[in-house]
Amino acid sequence: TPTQPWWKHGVVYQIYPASFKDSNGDGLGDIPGILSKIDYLKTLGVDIIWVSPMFDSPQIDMGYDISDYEKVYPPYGTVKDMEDLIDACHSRGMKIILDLVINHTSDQHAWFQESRSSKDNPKRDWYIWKAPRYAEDGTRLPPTNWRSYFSGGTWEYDDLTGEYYLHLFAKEQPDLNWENEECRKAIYDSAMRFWLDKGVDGFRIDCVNMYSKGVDFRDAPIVNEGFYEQPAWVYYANGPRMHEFLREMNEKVLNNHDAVTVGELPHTPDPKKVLDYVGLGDKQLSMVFQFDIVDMGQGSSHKYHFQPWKLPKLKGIVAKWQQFIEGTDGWTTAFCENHDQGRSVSRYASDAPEYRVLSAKMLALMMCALTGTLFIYQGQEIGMINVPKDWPIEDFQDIESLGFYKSIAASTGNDKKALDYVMSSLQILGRDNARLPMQWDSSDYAGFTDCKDGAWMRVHDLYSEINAAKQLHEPDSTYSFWKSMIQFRKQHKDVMVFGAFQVFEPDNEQTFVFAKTYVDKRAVVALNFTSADQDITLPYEGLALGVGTYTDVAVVDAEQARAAGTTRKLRPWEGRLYMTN
Ligand code: TEU
Repeated sequence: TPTQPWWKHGVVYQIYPASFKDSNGDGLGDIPGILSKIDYLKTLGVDIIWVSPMFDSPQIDMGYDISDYEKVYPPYGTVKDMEDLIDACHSRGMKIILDLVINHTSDQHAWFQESRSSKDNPKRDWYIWKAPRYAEDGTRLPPTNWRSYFSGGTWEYDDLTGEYYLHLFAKEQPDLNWENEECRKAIYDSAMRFWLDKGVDGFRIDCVNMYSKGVDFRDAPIVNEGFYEQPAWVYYANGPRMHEFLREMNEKVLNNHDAVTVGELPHTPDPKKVLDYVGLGDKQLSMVFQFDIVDMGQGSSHKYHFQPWKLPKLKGIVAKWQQFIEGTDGWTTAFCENHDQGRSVSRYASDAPEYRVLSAKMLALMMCALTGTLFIYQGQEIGMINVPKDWPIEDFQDIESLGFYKSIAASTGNDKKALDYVMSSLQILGRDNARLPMQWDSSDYAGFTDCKDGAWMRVHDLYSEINAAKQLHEPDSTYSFWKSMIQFRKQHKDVMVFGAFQVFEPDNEQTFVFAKTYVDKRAVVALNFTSADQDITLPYEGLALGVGTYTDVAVVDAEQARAAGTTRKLRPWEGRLYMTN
């Protein structure tokens, strides 16, 4: 392959600081904890780490509510700890990117404190303030009827000045006003230059398409009253000045550094619109997380309105986002987990005891064969699974999940059936599924912390079965499989990272067969998404087995090949990869 930038073939690993590793026994993960595991990541084959917010914050939304971009949340460590982490990455030939949360700040940020203090404060316009509306009977109403991500409205009334401010997320997360040039300049300086100057290699950009709100603030139609469904995002996502702002960010900040950007791009199903962000010609973002794959199973307007799905849907989504860059200079990402989503083994395959390791390996094979930059979320490499089904709501901590639970409890008068339904949705889709402490070993609290009171968040019941220590030196483990697949991906990066994607039998509900081609080199991946044996037909002759997720696969495949040419029988949740000789 022609020379390509480091961030295309580099493997990224997302770290959620609260839950990765506690070094000082307070029950909460921290930066020295991350530092102590850098070699674990290096050994796995990770090239780039992405650290979720570790900035100073009141932690209303796990650090996505930042009160000071230039400080570190004290329980996580100090700016010096971050400098050490940056050095530790660089000295190992690794890169590090940070989370850039600039759609909103915490309400405790000095900027907001000033902004709310009076209508004529110089920073008043740095946030989005609007006068109330009044109903005919004189009742005060917010400027629009929009509902926030975390339940309730998006407008908070401030007595002090008699106006509302906008918050798409929690009321403690006021939205910054990107229309204000001084505000943008402050963001570039404080949130970006400060850390770029310390050597960070780029950013994952939170809510990257929400900065430019539509200028006319209009009411949104209510789609489903019970579930608070409404497509209000139509009015605030991908707004009119979005691309202008990103161009400016590149000109003023990013172009002076060899920095990578990966933007979080919800509410954008149209490939043409996505290309506007990632086309190289009009440099805006290196790549984005398009949401189709993680939205699977979510309600059309409310995330936790769970909808069962069938395999052709997943295949269609993968194919769509593998192929949308073909013939363009754009770029894509391969990911299926992050801190906002259920675990992939539980969501896309089977976490039943007899199948969860097979499922984890099968998904690893799929992910490592996809074109784009590969992202792994902490714990995915050891096949961590969702919270056990019998955990009560009291064990959940996420503001979004709790907000949803409370709103349904209130609207149904604590109806048991409705609340059971909420719990079953949270067990599949809830953000807490991904936020359980990392399972390092089988000692107390999974080796995540030695705090006597345990970890900040309940540890998974199965930690003594699913943990890193157990898998590190076990050749058949999920960890070892990921490690060898990452090596394989790098060794064959032409087809794996850069190849053209083609799906076969898109309507088949049991198996997923796809090919990756680069010039005259070809790989075919065959995956069984069921707990039964399934026949597959290889789309080409002359393919040789490259990798399989079952240990005896070499023998079995050779036997099957002798018997039946291009037909193979895949066992439950089995994955195989074939290559042209
Ligand atoms: O998420 C923003 C986002 O677009 C939401 O769809 C997100 O998926 C959330 O889970 C609502 O369902 C980002 C962060 O990833 C998330 O952790 C933060 O809570 C959010 O921004 C606010 O900063």
